[in-house]
Amino acid sequence: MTHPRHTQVAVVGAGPAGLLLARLLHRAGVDCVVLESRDRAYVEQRQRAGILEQSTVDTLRAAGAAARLDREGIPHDGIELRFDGRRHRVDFPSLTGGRRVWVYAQTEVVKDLVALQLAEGPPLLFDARVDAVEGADTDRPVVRYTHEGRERVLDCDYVVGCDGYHGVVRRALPAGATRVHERTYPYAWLGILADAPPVYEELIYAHSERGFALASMRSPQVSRLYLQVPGGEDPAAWPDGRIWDELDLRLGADAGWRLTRGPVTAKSVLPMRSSVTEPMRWGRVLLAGDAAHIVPPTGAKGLNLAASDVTVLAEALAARYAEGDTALLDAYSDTCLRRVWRAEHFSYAMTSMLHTAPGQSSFDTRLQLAQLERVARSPHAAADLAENYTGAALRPDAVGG
Ligand code: FAS
Ligand code: PHB
Repeated sequence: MTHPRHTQVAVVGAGPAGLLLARLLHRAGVDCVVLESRDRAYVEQRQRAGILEQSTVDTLRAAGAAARLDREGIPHDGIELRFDGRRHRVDFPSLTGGRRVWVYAQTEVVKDLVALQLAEGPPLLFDARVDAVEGADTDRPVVRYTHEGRERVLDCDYVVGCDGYHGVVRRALPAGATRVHERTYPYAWLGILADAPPVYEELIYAHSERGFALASMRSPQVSRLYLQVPGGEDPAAWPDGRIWDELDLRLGADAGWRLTRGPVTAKSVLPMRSSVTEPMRWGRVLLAGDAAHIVPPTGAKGLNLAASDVTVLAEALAARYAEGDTALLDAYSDTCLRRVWRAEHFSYAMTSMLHTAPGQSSFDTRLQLAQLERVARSPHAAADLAENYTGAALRPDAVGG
């Protein structure tokens, strides 16, 4: 295994942000190296997002990384909201001028990008944990990492932190270099993967006094289902039977409605947080994806925000290396933050409208139902949800980019 010592762009993290950035830079002729602390098997099986906006699909296609997505991805033209014994479908194309979303799991996006990168380059090192970033305020920063038990050094022009919320790059910045805006929620999501056919042809978002529930899918044979649970809940407190019973109660729009059950193959609890780090660039260090911002998954924005950050960044770095023009790079943080805050607001609004907080008053519940009723009755309110969900409301022209 060769250990490159010099490159133009050092990318820390091989999640969707780091891998897609490397793919776009590679196609633009910009040198980069990706350092990932975990092994390939771990990175490829980590269950996370499942919904791709059209713009993310367009970027993957443009990057020549959508062959399997085009074969196996499932286009969805709407979602169903369930509340107060009611069912209401939000039709995306009629409310957004033709936009839709795609069901294609993050695990599959990552597998496709890893396979392409190992076949065509640039260098991708697994089990390479970055320990420190130095010289962020110089024109030749240095990344120190450990690989195969040995300390290694990689120097570069730019370091991009695609290392997630718990990553090292953001923390390597000097105190005061950035400001973090954060909100936590008094509940979490219990997520399961089950070998059971999806209960419905589209996603179901359910509000109930027992708490939120979401019925999603991975394929015609595999369901992905979520339940609102107390923050910090131990998954062991939820044997499979209890999960299915609770899903029936929360998703059941009418009596006697039952999900088709099957073996649960994965179970985890996901904390709910909103977080934004500003600015997303300091000196020669740039942040992208979860390293810069976290959204609660209720709006299905996490992966799509990561993809749009690196789409902007790749274009900016390509202009810097091709023409020596740093205008896009200098505007990177402001450009992304306009879209990030739009997504933060939408994800917060969906989360607040659909979850029942511990000790929530009946007044608060009535307010939620009034908002859901508004979405069900007003094409304008429904269009607002559809534009945000499909990503139309996050386009540069929509956020003033
Ligand atoms: P990622 O966290 O995916 O990738 C960061 C990478 O950096 C990881 O591979 C990590 O191993 C690596 N890394 C970290 N520290 C390092 C170091 N020191 N050196 C080298 N490498 C390092 N979104 C949805 O829309 N729907 C969901 O259901 C959903 N579920 C989620 C569940 C969980 C548990 C989490 C955390 C997020 C979930 N999200 C979901 C949001 C998710 O999709 C993220 O937005 C997406 O993974 C962000 O991608 P990246 O920014 O690439 O970060
Ligand atoms: C998922 O399929 O994992 C998923 C879908 C929609 C969400 C969150 C998660 O809002």
